[in-house]
Amino acid sequence: MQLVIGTKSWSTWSLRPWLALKRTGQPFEERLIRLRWDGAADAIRSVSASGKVPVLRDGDETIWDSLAICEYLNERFPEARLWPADAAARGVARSVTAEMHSSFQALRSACPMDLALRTTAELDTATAADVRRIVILWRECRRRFGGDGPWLFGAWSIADAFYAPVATRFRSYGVDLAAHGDDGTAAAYVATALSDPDFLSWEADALAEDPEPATGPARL
Ligand SMILES: N[C@@H](CCC(=O)N[C@@H](CS)C(=O)NCC(=O)O)C(=O)O
Repeated sequence: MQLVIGTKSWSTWSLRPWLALKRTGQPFEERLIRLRWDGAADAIRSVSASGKVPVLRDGDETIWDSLAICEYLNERFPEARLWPADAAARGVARSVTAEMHSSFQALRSACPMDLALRTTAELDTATAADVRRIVILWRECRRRFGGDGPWLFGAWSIADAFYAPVATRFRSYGVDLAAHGDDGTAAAYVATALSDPDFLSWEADALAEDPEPATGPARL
């Protein structure tokens, strides 16, 4: 298998299936395309007509889009248990994952992932609303399903892959979660996500990436 990904410091959509693939324990080749460089669009189009990374190549098959790749991995490697075993928990896990995949536009545009960044941002109203929604989501998942481990549904699941980039944004932009309704659950979850060995391995690669400024447009 080959996973085609974008610049590790910025590409949230690449990080998510990369974490899921690591959790399968399967060997895979990683192909990195530097985003925001002249030529990035052509390089991506050579592997996927979607014009976006991530892309998974498995034999003759090409699977694109982060969520589709994670679902494919779940079906291909059921023993990895990438979704919760319990049907109710699985339904909620898919809901919170889909919400991340399709929503939180304000947070995504105001606070793009940049793993090297540390700042304190003044959040606008829409971004603050996204943060409050995520704080509630995480609290509910942990309260209802998190008894057997530190992740949203106890054991690690695809939902955690989808919220890992959010944890990095909260750290990068100095978001005070208590000021957005957190009772400590969200802060503890951020600490869990950011100390995960697979995430730390991705982050180490990201921080070693070429620091030259980008020359192309941002389409993250
Ligand atoms: N819905 C897609 C979004 C993928 C996406 O927007 N990828 C960005 C990088 S994070 C991309 O490939 N941008 C093209 C570019 O920067 O040239 C997914 O979930 O995989």
